[in-house]
Amino acid sequence: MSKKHIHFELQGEQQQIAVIRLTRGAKRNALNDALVLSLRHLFETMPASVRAAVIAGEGDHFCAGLDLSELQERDAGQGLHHSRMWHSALECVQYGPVPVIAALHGAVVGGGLELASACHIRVADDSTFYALPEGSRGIFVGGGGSVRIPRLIGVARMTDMMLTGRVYNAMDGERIGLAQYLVAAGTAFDKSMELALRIAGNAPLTNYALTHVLPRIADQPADQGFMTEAMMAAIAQSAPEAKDRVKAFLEGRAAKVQKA
Ligand code: 1HE
Repeated sequence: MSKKHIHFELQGEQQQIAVIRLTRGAKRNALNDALVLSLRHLFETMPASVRAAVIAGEGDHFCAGLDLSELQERDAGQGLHHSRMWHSALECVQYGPVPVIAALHGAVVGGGLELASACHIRVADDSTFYALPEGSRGIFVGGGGSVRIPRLIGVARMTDMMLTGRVYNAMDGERIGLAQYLVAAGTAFDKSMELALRIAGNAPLTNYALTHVLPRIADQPADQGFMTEAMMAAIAQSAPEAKDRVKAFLEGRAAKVQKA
């Protein structure tokens, strides 16, 4: 399916991987309102066969952030609602039906980094660079960046990026936690698909626990976190699929953990 500026297709033998491409390459995949709303719609209406998703950008860059040509004079109320629209869309990505992998290359800046940080795994290639130019444009993040980015790299590094316009290259981005994987230029999508297929083979309840429950536990005080963990562990263990998988290992039918 192709909406304007976004392309969606199912891949994999069971149509289990959703591939979402930003197709505004001429504008460096800058996110206009229509694109942000399309993204939300895609995650709200994900086909039942899908077990993992990959988001990638066409052209030389993943995403140049907010479409600055749409940055009109908004009064405070309109500005609030615009930011909340981004929040609801990126909430659908982070707390949607499946784990999401961002395949990064080129610019991952401003709202592009906010989008990437709403995904569960970021795979960057050597061409990737990260920045938060909002600081120099006289604005502030509005797509959830102040909540999600410090959880990846810490408040101090995000403050520095916005105060000084600091740009992180691919290697430093992986070192500080902006991406979990760093791969050769041009291979981020292939690596993301490999990971997506692996993730799609997990028990859906485990993937749900990791995408919906783990981040909430991480935000809870330890005492509540331990209790939430115990309840999630009990639910996961009691699922028939978990019993089958453990039995398969004990009977020598499941893969061992291999040395890295
Ligand atoms: C754009 C945008 C955009 C490019 N909005 N039109 N984001 C930024 O401040 C980043 C702004 N963009 C850049 O710094 C550069 O474009 C890039 C480093 C991403 C890419 O550079 P380059 O040399 O490959 O491309 P370009 O020549 O700068 O741009 C090509 C075209 O895309 C050009 O339009 P054209 O009509 O002259 O061809 C650019 O104007 C257009 N373009 N980026 C609109 N962002 C929820 S709040 C989030 C707040 C933010 O994200 S603020 C940060 C915005």
